[in-house]
Amino acid sequence: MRKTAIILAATLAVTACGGKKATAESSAPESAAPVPVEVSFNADSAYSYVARQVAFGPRVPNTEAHRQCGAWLASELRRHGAKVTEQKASLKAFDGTMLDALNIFGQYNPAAKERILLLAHWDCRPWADKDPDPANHDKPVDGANDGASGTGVLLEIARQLSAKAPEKGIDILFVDAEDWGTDGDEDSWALGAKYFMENLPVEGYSPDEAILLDMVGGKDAVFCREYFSERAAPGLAQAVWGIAASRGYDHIFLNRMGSAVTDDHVQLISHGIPAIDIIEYHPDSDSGFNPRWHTAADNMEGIDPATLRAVGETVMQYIAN
Ligand code: AHN
Ligand code: ZN
Repeated sequence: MRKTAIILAATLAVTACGGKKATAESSAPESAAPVPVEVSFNADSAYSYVARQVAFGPRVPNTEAHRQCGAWLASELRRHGAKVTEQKASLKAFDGTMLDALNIFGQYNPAAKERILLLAHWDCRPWADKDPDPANHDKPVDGANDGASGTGVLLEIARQLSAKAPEKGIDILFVDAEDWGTDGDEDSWALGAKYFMENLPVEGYSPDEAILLDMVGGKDAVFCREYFSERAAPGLAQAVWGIAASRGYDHIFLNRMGSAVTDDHVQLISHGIPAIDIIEYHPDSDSGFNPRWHTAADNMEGIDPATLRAVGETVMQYIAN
């Protein structure tokens, strides 16, 4: 990955989160800690959504596991009450392979003008090329963290929205063909997100903002503020990190700069949508990502429901506000 050490310390003051105060507390002094809106997010349910995807096998484009999981994701979103569009595309990868790709787009309250888009990639990398054992380099990854975690958190959010959706519009997008990329070629990644933005399935679709979840289930994960997000949507990043802190997750959502990550959100930003990437990033490690990243060890053993909970609760609280 490209590592760009850019420090924007001056912009990183996180304001105390403006959680809605309960009426009974409305006379509390201004200095009182914000009372978080009750949001329900079931981390065990999110975990089982991650496991369910992994059980299909590696969801690498052009495989049976990929086709089956794609159909299941769409049916799950429908079951949870979203208005679902399946967008099929034939996409050319950097190595010339034609990928049978599927973006899955679910809308809650499709008539609402004010909209927030939540997205994650659901495909798996075909090669565990960061594995310490070269024999694994041409094997696909399980993608428990890299793929299934963000998708699993969003499926659980969809399940919660089916019970109680906010007045504003919420869209959930599972993008395909993010991970068939190669180092040093920034355009080789995020092919599904690029296709979505260039072929919007809903005419004039233009969410007010977007939140990408990528690698949000790792044990001991931390999330730093990402460079492209910070440049495109500083207010959104500040609000999300502020909510995380107010819920006691400031040891996971670190209020410091990470690096610049070429990811699906960049495709949205280049079409004018303020978007942020919540992505595991360790400022003092080698790749910055989880040590299991793009290795044969990106399996369920690396997933911690506590990380899924921190991310899921934070995002749900943000969309509820
Ligand atoms: C690069 O490695 C250039 N971007 C990381 C995007 C990614 C890959 N997210 C998950 N897998
Ligand atoms: Zn990846």
